[in-house]
Amino acid sequence: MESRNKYPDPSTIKEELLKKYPPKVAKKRAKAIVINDPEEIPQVQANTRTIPGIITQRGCSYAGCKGVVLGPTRDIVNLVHGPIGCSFYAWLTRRNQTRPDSPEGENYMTYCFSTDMQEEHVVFGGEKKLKQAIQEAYDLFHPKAIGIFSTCPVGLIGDDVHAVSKEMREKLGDCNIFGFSCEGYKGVSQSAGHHIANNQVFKHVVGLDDTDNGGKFKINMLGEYNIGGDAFEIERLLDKCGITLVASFSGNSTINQFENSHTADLNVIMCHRSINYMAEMMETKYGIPWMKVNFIGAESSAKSLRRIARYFEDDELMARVEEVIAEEMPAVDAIISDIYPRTKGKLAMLFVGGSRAHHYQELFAELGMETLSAGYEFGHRDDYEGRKVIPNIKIDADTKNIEELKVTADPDKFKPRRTEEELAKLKAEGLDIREYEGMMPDMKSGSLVIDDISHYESEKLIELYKPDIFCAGIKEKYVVQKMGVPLKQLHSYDYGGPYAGFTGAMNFYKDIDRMVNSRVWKLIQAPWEDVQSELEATYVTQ
Ligand code: CFM
Repeated sequence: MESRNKYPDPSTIKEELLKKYPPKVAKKRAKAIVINDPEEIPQVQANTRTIPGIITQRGCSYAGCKGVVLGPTRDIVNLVHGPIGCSFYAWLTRRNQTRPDSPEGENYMTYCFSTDMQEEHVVFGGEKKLKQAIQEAYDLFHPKAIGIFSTCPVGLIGDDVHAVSKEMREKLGDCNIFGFSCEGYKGVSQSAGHHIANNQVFKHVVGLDDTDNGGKFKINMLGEYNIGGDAFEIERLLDKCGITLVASFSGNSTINQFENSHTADLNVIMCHRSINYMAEMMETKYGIPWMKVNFIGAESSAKSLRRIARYFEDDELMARVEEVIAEEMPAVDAIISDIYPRTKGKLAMLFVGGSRAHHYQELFAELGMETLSAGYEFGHRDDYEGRKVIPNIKIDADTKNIEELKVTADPDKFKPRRTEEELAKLKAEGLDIREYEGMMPDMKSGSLVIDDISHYESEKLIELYKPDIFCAGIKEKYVVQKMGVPLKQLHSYDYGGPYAGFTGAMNFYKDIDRMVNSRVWKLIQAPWEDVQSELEATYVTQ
């Protein structure tokens, strides 16, 4: 198919999106809807409160802490202090996978632990119940660690999960117990929960085990959560190259990996939004530099492997990485050349999370598809405009609400892996240490970048652009599909994946080909579009 180069003008679309809003709302939303210029990146409003009444895609702080960052670690009992619904909806819904060492190996991810808070506890306090629950989990499983996650009522009634954790840690002796004040309302989105999770894991876990487990090129993978098996594919590639993965935060991870993670020599970050705090704190305390990578897309995966090798400045490693890329790429190229003629010129839109709306544009580009509109649910300005804007970001009350740990160099364990001069040299050679350029420099001029898109805005966008595929989550999926547009879930991958690395890229190409080239979508008519049949409603009147 030829490229559809006639799209409506982005400023007309922006006007259309805002037209129906009351003036005050329109004024606010206008700042979050920007027309991109990769040369002179415009400022986008991000990480601010969603306007009440607007249907947002966002989740809560508890989701970001319990579900996102801690959820994928298999041997920490995740005990939710709160009503049962909060546990139930965080129970295996993210499709993060794990692989215990043996069938008997610890894996608590399949369990749903909750204090099942009732009205009685809201009125009289829930700490006693929490202690009992910790004791019960300990007696049943003898886990190495228990994490306590606070839901909204915990903060409202003032239960002190940290004091309870400390008391029970001392009482039980051989179980690391730590709490998270990640009440759902703690921030404007799940992003707050990421920060809270990073802080507590850093405070209570990282650095506890100094064992040197060997390996010449030792890295931690930060912000890769093994959705649909992505981390397995990345592990396969690292392994093939001879790069040792000390710890993963947190796909397919164990608590001992976190404890030992300060022995790595480089932190690579997949998802900048959820875990940049950990990278910065580890650099300050232990001297480990960090670098952004992206294993979404075959080209990006090759580039990321090359950049890791360049950091270590080892000829053998660089040669090995080239060999691996040369082995992996032919299969990718073969699939691309088959699929490309069918996907070229088609239009994708991505509205998801805080990093995938950027990363997945690479995969679509490999298929010859365009992304004319994209945005994050809860990204910050740096995820859009690049880290250079961080000093200019206004710190509002919502951000101040989240603890900023004061981290200093560890007197015994701080060991700079590279001198500042060496890092500067690597930077001068093009290795972007401590950098993330964000999504907007990679998007075309005139593309529409929309933060925290509302449900109404996404419907309008679909009407106006008629994309061939829309990428979002389960809350959007069926509404969009009823409009005759296939929706790919980029959170859970629907039932697919892995999509990372070379194998993942091939899986993605095939899945997208099937979706955008299926004729079934054109046959769909939503009930409200059927003008023949009158919609009936019954009203009960007095
Ligand atoms: Fe990072 Fe994620 Fe994402 Fe995220 Fe998420 Fe996720 Fe996501 Mo869903 S950590 S920001 S909070 S890459 S759960 S694995 S898919 S919204 S784009």
